[in-house]
Amino acid sequence: MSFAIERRHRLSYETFAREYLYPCKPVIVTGALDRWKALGRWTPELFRSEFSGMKVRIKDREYGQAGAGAAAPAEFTMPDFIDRVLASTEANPAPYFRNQDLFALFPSLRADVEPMPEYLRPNWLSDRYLHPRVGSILNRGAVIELYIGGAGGSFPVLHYDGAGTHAFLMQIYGRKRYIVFPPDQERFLYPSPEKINLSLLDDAEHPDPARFPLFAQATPTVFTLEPGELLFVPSHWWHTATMLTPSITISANVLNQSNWKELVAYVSHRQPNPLAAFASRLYLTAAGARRAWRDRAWRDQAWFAPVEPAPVEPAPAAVGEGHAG
Ligand SMILES: O=C(O)CCC(=O)C(=O)O
Repeated sequence: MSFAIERRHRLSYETFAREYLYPCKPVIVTGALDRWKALGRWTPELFRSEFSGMKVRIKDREYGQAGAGAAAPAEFTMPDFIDRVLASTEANPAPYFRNQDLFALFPSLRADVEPMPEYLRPNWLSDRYLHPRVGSILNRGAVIELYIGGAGGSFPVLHYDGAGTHAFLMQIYGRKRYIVFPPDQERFLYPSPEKINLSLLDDAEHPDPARFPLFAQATPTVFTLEPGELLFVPSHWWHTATMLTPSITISANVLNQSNWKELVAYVSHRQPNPLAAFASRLYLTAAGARRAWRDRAWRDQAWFAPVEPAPVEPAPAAVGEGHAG
């Protein structure tokens, strides 16, 4: 039976942490982005007019088709790119401008996506680390990323996010179909031997059964993310997306005490030398323990805060209500 994703309206941090973050269970949160100016303001047309002088570079693999080859990046003017996004179809999808550093490329848009939802905190990706290489890798993962694409375009590969991180995908404009699989279905998803978090499947919804026979045993969960919704994809959950309309999304990755052990496993698994794997496990475990102590109040909110009462839905008016007796 496939996992059914829940939609929860503006749930408290405590409820989010206890029911989804620590158990590593995906959820869609509605209403969490309501205060953002971006909702309603960000459209493909806004990017075309406000950034008309900008060049957009997109690699072939980013054209939206799984398994596309690796040709040189193509360059478009922003107005040309947006025209392609608006004309995009399943048969001829626009290039997918994805995983772009939002604040580096579009600093003027920062205020439109503030405040970031509390669910993204604490985030240890942006911490300072004693080990400079660990620090630079983790800090790179802390950027807020932007995705703009058109109907029929897709993220190029089924994957889970690197370094054991959780992903938060925040839909600003348009609609996207996501497909997700829990970590225990990995055995049906053909992880690449070189990059363990990327699948070899040629198409995550309908892979070639002759090449990928085990996929028939996988049970995907497919759902649509609507504008204004936030999707939480926990560590090690396999996922990918296809756009149903022109679409603008932003994403954030998060590491903290809820998923630090995933980072430790991910890093040591990638160390070919057992001694180096042991040393990195030791260093990261200590670094995580220090931060878990520093941020214990966040974890305690998940364990010890009172559970909020379920929101009361107004009962549908019954026929004859108010005329009892
Ligand atoms: O295109 C999307 O929305 C999927 C993004 C994603 O999964 C990623 O960047 O890791």
